[in-house]
Amino acid sequence: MRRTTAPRAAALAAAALSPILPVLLGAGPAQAHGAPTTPVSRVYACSPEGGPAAGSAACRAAVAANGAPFTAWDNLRVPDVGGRDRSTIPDGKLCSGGLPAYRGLDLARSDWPSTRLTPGGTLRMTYVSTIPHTGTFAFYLTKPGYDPSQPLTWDDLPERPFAEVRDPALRDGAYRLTAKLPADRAGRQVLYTVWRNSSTPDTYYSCSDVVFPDKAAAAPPPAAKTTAAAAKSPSAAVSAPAGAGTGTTTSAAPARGTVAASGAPAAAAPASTPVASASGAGAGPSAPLLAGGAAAVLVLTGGATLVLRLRRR
Ligand SMILES: [Cu+2]
Repeated sequence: MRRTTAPRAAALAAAALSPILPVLLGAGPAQAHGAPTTPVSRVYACSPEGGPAAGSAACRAAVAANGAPFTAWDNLRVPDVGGRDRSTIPDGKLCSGGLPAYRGLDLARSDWPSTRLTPGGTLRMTYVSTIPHTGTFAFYLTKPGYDPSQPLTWDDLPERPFAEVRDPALRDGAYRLTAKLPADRAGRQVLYTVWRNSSTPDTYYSCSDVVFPDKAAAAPPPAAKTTAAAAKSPSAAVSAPAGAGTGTTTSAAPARGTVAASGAPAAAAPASTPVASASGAGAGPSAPLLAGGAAAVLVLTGGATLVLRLRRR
């Protein structure tokens, strides 16, 4: 059956018993798994490490609906899917992977923290992870006409991904993935990333909310507006209603986009100021989590869980 909890703690403890312990304790962050930080995924944006985005209305609603914070933002994975995503993950639950522990991510809203992308441009994804797994990343974009006010279903996604990346190298705690984006998307869409591990039984699911220029607003903006537009877009992305906020900032946003918020320390800004610049790659998890997390893990985790985890790996 599907795992319903977020056993990062157990995974960490399993890791701690294995030869990778020195690596973990030496330089790396605590996380054993991963999620996109650019374009920021819902789970990371709304996690305690999500920076100002975590204080957005969407994230507050998500945490409330979830009943718990998204502390284990790197652990949204489902075992033994074997490529059968569509028959395993129910419609309306794509962003949570059908996992109750992440159900808050399935809210149908038009104001999730988002990243601007350029149609036909290059997607540059940072997928933070620390322990390398082999596997294939598959990228899906919601079809033209997608309505973010409705629950995300498999019908909203094309049958085939627009790009796949297999067995990329893990560098500085992240996979850096590039892909050519479809040219025909406009407005708010969901970038759905599926990471099918081949070295573990797990498949990871992520929703990253992205915004393409509205077709009507596609006129080239003055170059001088670049900085201001980029600085303003996060707040627009966090608070603007559907369809708004693309405006004339299109050229300010290269394919990697302007992230609503990522990488900033969670406590750095009050929740009411959702303006942050993207600090992007590698700014994700940090050592303090390990210190606390690993200690707690070693205390809390039972031997049976450890054995289970070790077998699963
Ligand atoms: Cu993992």
